[in-house]
Order: sequence, then C-alpha cells, then structure tokens
Amino acid sequence: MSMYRPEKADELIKTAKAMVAPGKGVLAIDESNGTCNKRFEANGIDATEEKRRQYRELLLTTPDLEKYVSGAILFDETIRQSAADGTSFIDVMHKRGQVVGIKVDTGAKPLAGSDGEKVTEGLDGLRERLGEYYEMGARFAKWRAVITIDTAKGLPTRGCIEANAHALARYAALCQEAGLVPMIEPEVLIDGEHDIATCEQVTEEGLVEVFDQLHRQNVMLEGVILKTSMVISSKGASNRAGVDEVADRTVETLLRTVPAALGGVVFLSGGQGVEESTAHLNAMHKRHGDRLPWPLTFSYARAIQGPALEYWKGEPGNVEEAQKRALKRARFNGLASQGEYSADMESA
Ligand code: 5MM
Repeated sequence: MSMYRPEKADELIKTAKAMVAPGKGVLAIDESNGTCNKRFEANGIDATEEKRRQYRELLLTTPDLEKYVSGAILFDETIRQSAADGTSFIDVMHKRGQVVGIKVDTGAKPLAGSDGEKVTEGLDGLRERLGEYYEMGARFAKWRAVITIDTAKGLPTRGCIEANAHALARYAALCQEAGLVPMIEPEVLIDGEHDIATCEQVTEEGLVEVFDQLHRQNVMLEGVILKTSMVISSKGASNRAGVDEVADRTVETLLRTVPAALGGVVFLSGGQGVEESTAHLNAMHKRHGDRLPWPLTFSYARAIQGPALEYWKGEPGNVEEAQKRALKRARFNGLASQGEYSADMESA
C-alpha cells in the first residue's frame, strides 16, 4: 500500500507545516543528561538537574526567539520541568505559539556483529510513551540514527544502514499513529578523514534506504520532517570543501533522494562551526532556492546554543547576554533559511 493516510493525517500535515514555516527553524535542546553534562563540564558548570533546568529556561524564554524558532526538541527530563515562576516549559512554548517536540529514541548502542557501528534503540514500549507525550502536548518526536564513515574498515556496512533505516521507519509509523510528526534524523558523522565525495555517496545510500523503509512501513511523507546532516568534508580531511561546494552537493544529493511530497527538511549542525552552519544553509538558498520542492531550514543544537552556553557559565547575571547570543544565531539562521544572510552581518 502506498497511499496510506493515518487517522490524524490533517493534524500531522498542519504540524509539519508549522515546524518549517517560512523564515523559521527548530531548536534542538534534547541533549540526554550525559551529553548535556559533558557540555556543562567543558564550560565549568555544575552537572545538576537544577542547572540543566536553568539552562533550558534561559533558552526557551529568550525574548523574541519565537520569531525565528517554530519549536524545540526537548529531552524527557525537560518536558516535565517548569520555569522558575512555575509555568511549565510546555506552557511557555505554547504561549509563544511554538510546537513542542520530544526526543524518543533511547540512544545509539553498539551494533552486534559490527566493528564500531551503532544502531539506535527505543522501539519497545514506544507506543505507550508516544501516547503520554501527545497527552502532555508534544506534537513531534525525534529519533537520531548515526552512520559512521571509516573507509579503512569498510564502514558503513549495509547491515548498519538497513538496521537503522528500519528502526527509523518503525518509529515514524508509530509516531503518526499517535498524532506526532516524526522528525527522522539519520546523521552521517563528520568525524574521520574522508573527503566530501565519500560523504556524498554514503548520504545518498543512507537516504535511499530510509525512504524505501518509510514506504514499506506506510509512513505518510507529507507528515514527516527529515533532519539530516549536510554533505560535507570530514573534520580530518586534508582539503576541506568550501561553502559553495557543500551547498551544491548537499542540495543535489537531497534532490536525488528525498521525495517532493515530504513535509520538510532541516539540518543538524553536527560539529560544524557556528558561522559555517549559517553560511552553508544560506548558500543552499542563494544558489538553489528556486529548485527546492520542500522547505529547507535548520534544526541546530550546538550552532545555536554554543555562544550562549559559553557566555552563561551557570551565572544568573549572564542570562540576558547569553539570551542575546542565542537570539543572534536564531535570527541569522532564520535569514539563512531564506537566503538573506550575509557574513558582514556577523560584525555589524
Ligand atoms: C542535542 O543533541 C542531540 C543528541 O543528543 P544525545 O546524543 O545526547 O542523545 C542531537 O540529536 C541533536 O538534536 C542533533 O544532532 C543536532 O545537534 P547539532 O549540535 O548537531 O546541531
């Protein structure tokens, strides 16, 4: 069956459209406690639940953020927390007209039988968890799969690509049954020494498999958001490709692999530089804006939060300036999602 419509099809399509509304993108603040604590420790901030709450409050209450940020992906701990004045974070977001998202995978675990690859877990009991999140007010859910490139070891393997794509499709179908838009995130990691052509080849193979599996599991593409990595040189590559080449190869790869019916495409920043992430998105729109069949925008974590986290340092007196820094990245990425950003704005 290829034209399946879930019961909540209209609601799913409406949610997906709101997530990728013109000039806006989605903020990722769904770090699991382990990842969040690691980032706190690097900035001399105590790794406590209260500090994590304060930090998420700082970001979610940033004045004017809703002009550029349509919604945010939360972690299970965060979706149950509240601002200091007692307003739940869910209400904080709803009052600003933002869509509440939740990370529902339970992490990438070693793939048995593979030399260093991972498969994302979290399908057991997922239907019940999705039901609870929907009742709480969440309207989209994210699942991240990671694909490692290691040419010397022959990675990625077909087994890894297929296992992750299958899990993504199973989770996506469950999300749509529950009325939550799946934000499917197959991330090709930037780590290693491979060149951009290798990244392009792996990204293409991965996306073809993901959309094949989505089709087999009767997932309605109009109610799906793809969160993908860009086609980019690895961190350790000797001749890293420039902004225009990243933009061109990324758009060409997406056009070859992503059906036009999809609700939207958003990018993760994946360890790229903060300004680089904005420049890449902007170049895609400047150079190819008229060829894109789906909205194309951002869903960055580090590339929006980075400057704010570094400034905050866990100090109440730094909150206002840290919020200004988060807003600046959100605004610039909002402009980039329409091809209206320019590097001169950074120093203005
Ligand atoms: C926020 O980080 C998310 C993963 O967290 P865990 O590894 O702790 O589960 C991640 O999925 C994030 O949403 C995306 O990778 C985007 O973040 P970046 O920093 O790549 O833009």
